[in-house]
Amino acid sequence: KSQLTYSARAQSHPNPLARKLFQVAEEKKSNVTVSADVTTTKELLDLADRLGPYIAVIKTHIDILSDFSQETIDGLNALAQKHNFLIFEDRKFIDIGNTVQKQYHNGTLRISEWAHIINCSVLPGEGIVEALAQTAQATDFPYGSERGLLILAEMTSKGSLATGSYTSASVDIARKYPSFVLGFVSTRSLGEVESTEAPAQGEDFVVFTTGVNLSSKGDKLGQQYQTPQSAIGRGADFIISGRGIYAAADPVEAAKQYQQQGWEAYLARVGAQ
Ligand code: UP6
Repeated sequence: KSQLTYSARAQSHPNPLARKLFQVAEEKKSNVTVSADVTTTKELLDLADRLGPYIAVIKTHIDILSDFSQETIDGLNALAQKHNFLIFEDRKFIDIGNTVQKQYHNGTLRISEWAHIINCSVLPGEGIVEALAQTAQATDFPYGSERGLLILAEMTSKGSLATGSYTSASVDIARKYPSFVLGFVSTRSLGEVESTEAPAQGEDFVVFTTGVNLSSKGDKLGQQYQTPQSAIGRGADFIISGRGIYAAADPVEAAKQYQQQGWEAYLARVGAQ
């Protein structure tokens, strides 16, 4: 896990979107990603506006909205500008290259136009990463420097099969696509995992950890939670919380609480406290 500060990482990271992520975290003193798993545009934009000041990233499942339209995207983009947060569409692409290119770039959702960060599973093999990178880095695609991929290297659900050789293959593949892969969605830092690919000098994977909740250990469908302190201690750079924040009695107060705890745990890890 990284002992460097976000500002140090913002200066030295080779990937422009990773630099931006670390800058936002430093400026806002927040490593919180809210998982805004609500089902209408109004709820999504309302949450984004109210929580915007306290978060670094908003994570969407845009396909759970019952009323998705261009207004959803225009609203989200405007709030991302207003509050200086990045947008992560948690689409978890998992298919052959030809299909994921269409799912990413075309269709109703046109994810490539508005999501800074996307994620995928490497179950299909490294071609999925190659395909998504091709789309994001095409010469006629205007947002290339603001697009990046997280590899879903582990999952927080009970009995997850994203372990062992699947996780180490995630690291191998991340190492092959450094200009597009920012890092991982995982429960811990993975730079130390056994890999067939040698780490590049100064390698600096960004770790997003889901399943963060201060008041619950899990849900009835197999979700398993840890606290911000535990996640960050294991190497999370950004903590992702959904129901812990949006389903709290006061989501704004909850966001502030996760922000404060996440930031303190980060300071402790980098030895600034
Ligand atoms: N998510 C997980 N675990 C994973 C990967 N992704 O929970 O391994 C996503 C879920 C949800 C969010 O799809 O959007 O993170 C967690 O929400 P919660 O905090 O309300 O449990």
